[in-house]
Amino acid sequence: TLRPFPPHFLWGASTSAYQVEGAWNEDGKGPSVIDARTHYPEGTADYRAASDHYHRYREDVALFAEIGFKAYRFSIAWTRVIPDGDGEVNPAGLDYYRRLIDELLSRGIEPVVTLYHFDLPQALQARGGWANRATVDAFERYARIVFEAFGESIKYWLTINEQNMMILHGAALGTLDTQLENPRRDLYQQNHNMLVAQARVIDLLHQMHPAAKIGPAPNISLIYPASARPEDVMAAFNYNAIRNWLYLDMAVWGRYNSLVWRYLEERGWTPVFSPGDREVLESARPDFIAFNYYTSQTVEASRGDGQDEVARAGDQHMKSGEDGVHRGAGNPFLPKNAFGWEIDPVGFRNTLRALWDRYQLPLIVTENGLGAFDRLDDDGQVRDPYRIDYLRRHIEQLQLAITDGVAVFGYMPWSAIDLISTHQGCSKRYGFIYVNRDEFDLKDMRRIGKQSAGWYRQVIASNGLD
Ligand code: BGP
Repeated sequence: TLRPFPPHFLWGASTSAYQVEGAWNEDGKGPSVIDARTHYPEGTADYRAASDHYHRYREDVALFAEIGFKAYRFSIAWTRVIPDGDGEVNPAGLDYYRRLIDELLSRGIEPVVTLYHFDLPQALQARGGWANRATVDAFERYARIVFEAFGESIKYWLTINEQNMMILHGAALGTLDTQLENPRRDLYQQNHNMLVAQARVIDLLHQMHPAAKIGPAPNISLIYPASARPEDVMAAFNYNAIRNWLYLDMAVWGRYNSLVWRYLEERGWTPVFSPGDREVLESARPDFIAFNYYTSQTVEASRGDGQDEVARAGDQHMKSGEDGVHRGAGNPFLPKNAFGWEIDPVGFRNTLRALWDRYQLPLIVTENGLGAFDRLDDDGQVRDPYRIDYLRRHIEQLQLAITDGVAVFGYMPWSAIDLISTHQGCSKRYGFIYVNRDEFDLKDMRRIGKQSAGWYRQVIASNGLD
């Protein structure tokens, strides 16, 4: 028999600042690396207005309350709070988040706050970004300011969104510096610095607000071998460590995964430790693990022909291979969404089980969802049965994982409201609430609850699927 969802389970949904807020240069906000992009990848809308949530947050929170969200995950834009990353504080930036938090609390919605979601201040980027150790200090200072301002109101904090994606997909997310002689070594130094920054703010929050909780928020998908061939299994094993365990072993246990350390050594990519790093990495302990899950990934052994990296197969977004390490493969057992991402609800259950088994920390799902070409019909409705189907099948597996004994305290799919996709602009939508705009035609930005919003409302009201 199935175990029920726990009482007070945090049903909700997620967004991030640069993808939803807009108002990119208003009220003293400084430019982030996202704002500083001179051109957008093909098919991507510009972020300057996004979903105009900055101006319409009251209306949006009212809609969240109608769906019955128990929690809402958003991120704070570092550049609203400290426009140049480490200089003066902008009171108007803090004020905006104060008002948003108060609005949520007044409606009984628990804020879950990400400190940093891809939008590093451009002024810090110009000085080397995460490769520069000064960014670690700047992040700690930023966190201190935000904890001082909101620490009494916020119970759940997330450190860095999808740090592993910033390292593994650095070209797309702006962390890869191709001008360097050894860009990967630089990436793993950035990675190390971010891990140290994360550890410092975990310790800092615990000192400042002992009752508050904080955790990392990587993107986790388990890696399948394309076959039972031992070499394929080994490739999957290795890539699992490189993609997933590296980040969480460090966050939870304070040490580098031994397989990954060897992989870094072989390539001359091991990071430099600064004095104090080891101590803080070992002392900081997260209270929970937050993770984003969209799909699984399948790999085969490297073919050693220098083509592993360019051979693209399977899902578009997570497509990846690394020469001499592994090659991406499609999974013939999984259907794909309209953007080529494989859909794998059972993989979600396995991911939950694997995380719980390995770390024994409470889990919260901070993203999961279906990107689709939603359409506003002539009768003013947005019908997204495909999204309902995706979410239902993942919630079923979530409940099975809970029945397996996994401790999960929340589920916050992507996204609360339509916003700009990281890779595919705003024709690719995820929200429960439709926003009436096109890529470059902002229209009236009217909000319309989708069919999935009505469905999710029932799920929340009955604390699970009926
Ligand atoms: C995650 C990010 C989100 C979001 C999501 C969907 O990687 O944390 O910011 O964008 O993926 O991805 P996409 O927008 O590319 O479909």
